[in-house]
Amino acid sequence: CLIKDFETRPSVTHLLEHPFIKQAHGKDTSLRQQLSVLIREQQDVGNRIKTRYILPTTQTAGQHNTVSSQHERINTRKTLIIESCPDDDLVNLEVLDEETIIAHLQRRYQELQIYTYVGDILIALNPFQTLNIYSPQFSKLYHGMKRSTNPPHIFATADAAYQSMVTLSKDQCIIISGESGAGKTESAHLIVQHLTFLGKANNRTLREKILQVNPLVEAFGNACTAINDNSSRFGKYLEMKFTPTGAVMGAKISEYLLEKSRVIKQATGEKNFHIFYYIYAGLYHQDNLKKYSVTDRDQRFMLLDIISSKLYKEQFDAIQDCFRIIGFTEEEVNSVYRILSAILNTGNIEFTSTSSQHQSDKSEVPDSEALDNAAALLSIGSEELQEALTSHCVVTRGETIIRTNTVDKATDVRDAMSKALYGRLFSWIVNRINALMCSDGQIIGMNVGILDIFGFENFKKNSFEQLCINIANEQIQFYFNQHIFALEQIEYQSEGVDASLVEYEDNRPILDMFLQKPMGLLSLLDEESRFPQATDQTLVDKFQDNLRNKYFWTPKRVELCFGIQHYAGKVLYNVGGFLEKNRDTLPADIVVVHDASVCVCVCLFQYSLMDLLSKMVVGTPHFVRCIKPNDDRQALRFNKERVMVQLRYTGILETVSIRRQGYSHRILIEEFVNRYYYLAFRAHQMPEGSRENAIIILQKAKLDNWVLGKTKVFLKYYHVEQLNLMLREVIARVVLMQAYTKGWLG
Ligand code: AOV
Ligand code: MG
Repeated sequence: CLIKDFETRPSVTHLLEHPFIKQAHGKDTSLRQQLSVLIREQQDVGNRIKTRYILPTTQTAGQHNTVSSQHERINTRKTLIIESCPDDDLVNLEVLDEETIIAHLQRRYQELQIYTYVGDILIALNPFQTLNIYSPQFSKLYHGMKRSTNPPHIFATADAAYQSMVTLSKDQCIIISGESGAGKTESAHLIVQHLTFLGKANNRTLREKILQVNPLVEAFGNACTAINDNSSRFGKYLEMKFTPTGAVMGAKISEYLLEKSRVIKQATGEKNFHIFYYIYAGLYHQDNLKKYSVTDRDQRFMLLDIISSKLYKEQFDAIQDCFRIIGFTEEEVNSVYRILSAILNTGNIEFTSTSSQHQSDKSEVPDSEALDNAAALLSIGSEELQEALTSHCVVTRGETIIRTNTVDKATDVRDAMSKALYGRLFSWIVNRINALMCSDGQIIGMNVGILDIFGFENFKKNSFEQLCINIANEQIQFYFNQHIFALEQIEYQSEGVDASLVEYEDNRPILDMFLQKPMGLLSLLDEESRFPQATDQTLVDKFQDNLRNKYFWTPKRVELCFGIQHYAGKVLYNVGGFLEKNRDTLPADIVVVHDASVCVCVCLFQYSLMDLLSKMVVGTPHFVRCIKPNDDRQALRFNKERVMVQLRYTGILETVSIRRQGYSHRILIEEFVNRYYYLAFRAHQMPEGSRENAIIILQKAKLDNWVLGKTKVFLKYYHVEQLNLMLREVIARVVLMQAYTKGWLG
């Protein structure tokens, strides 16, 4: 009866034409029988028809680093729903107020449709459960398709970036934003997965290598926080490199602002970087704790129970595989473990105060086990290390005098050393990955960059790290605003195009307050950090005296705190530790000892907050806005208030209206003709880049609602999609004709 249902409706041909059916079944003669398992539903949504195909799938969900058991596999034999309808895009909604948008997103979320478009921008609601929509079948489904063909999906965004790169020979970047735990890192993984699928390298190993990059760096750069069990504690920009024809040929990763202080101290309920637990469980299972001098004290620090210990052991194995597949030598991996263990041991070095007749503030290491272990693991002398920790050199009038360190000072030096070691190790791993992933450095190609940073954070207690993280998020918001609102409006005006202006919340004043020189918050902090006598109180006073605007305030009843009105909400910062963390210098004596070490990691990376933006500006941006539907990490729970706040501060409402009336693509007339003349002229004609020729192409392509400015063609996002699709078809035809004429096809 189901088949009958299909036969009686005209869309059976439509169904057979559906790319999924075509690709899944090809020209299979048993197609009709197979179709008997298809169920088609038509539902009225307002005045529109929504079509839903339900297909059987045996694909397991694409989870990272997890080995799914037989049991899980059976459980994930669910149905695959391909559903596409006009209200996949908020721009198509008739009523455009906050309430309607929220209700719309909520209904979709309850139906497990976590993705929604706002024009060419993708909104992704965190499902907090494994969905079976990320299999290779889905990658095929979204490959080279128009956005409206399939329901919104993260693969469609990755695909659009890839297709633009190949068709227009231009670098692209995908900017993923959202608060902590909203799903940025998961989205980044899925984008890499789809891009790796698209950039079919003949070289299977290369594909495998690329897929290991994220899990490996995240083992070292992610940690469990109060908000997210797998929280990114660094900013990551992954560039996937492609040949001009679109085959993947390598990857490059850049890291920003790793939260090194986590190595020595974590807030209550939070943990150290994942890798420490992995190596502990891994070495424990291998009975290798002694070899790497990991002691009972570290066991207490890890507090592993049997279940987590088993999980961590599995992760350790996965990381070993990552190292091997990417191409690290056994010796290098061994060095990494040694350094990690040296960091654990360094943290265990304790000092006591000793006073002699001449020196009252002297410290020494009463129990040398941890010191000896750390020194041995780093291949440096134990005495030199002790000396570097408990004393320092001062040069006065050309003479070098050795001064002793107090217990507090020695402890600071020890912690600075742990942080620096971890920071250097992390940078070394990133550099090594880059060296191993880009063997074809000389080939000129193009790339798609994926920016995944730590999300906006607001804890009960916020420190210097949260300030850096939140400033980086302010920058991303600014960049988004620039691209979606500001640049667009400036260009309309200069091109004489009539478009009504959209009001939006400009966060530039907040960024200026942070970054301006010499009176911005960061400059003031730098200045204060240079005064040896500076204290937390002098720092707060300095801020208070100099930052007089509505985004900054000092609360009356809480001491040593200041508040900032960020674009995403109010945050109260505690200045304790700001000065030391900002100084983040390594005493010269420690540097000398470490330079004598024969260990692998050497350079110290310099970063700057501004680096982040200058990187991003490289390509044409694509935006993914991740939204966290609730704070309890519960599937299917949609907290209206929380979503509303996020929609407000990300300017989604304004984005909808500007995308509805706006022209997201503005191409110089000459470039437009040059790019698309194939659609209206013969290949050898090479028409002049004039207004008239641009109009001929636009008419031939049967597009409406475009606008011709003084020097540019103004197009909506779907125009460009349509043009690129047509261009690809025409080019394919031309190539085929040439192949015929040259007799290549027999
Ligand atoms: P984040 O990157 O945005 O936070 P994650 O990507 O780590 O957030 O997501 C947090 C958790 O949400 C993941 O560990 C998953 O359990 C779940 N999740 C997110 N997206 C998906 C998805 N598409 N499918 C299934 N589960 C998902 V931070 O890094 O803390 O800012 O600094
Ligand atoms: Mg993350």
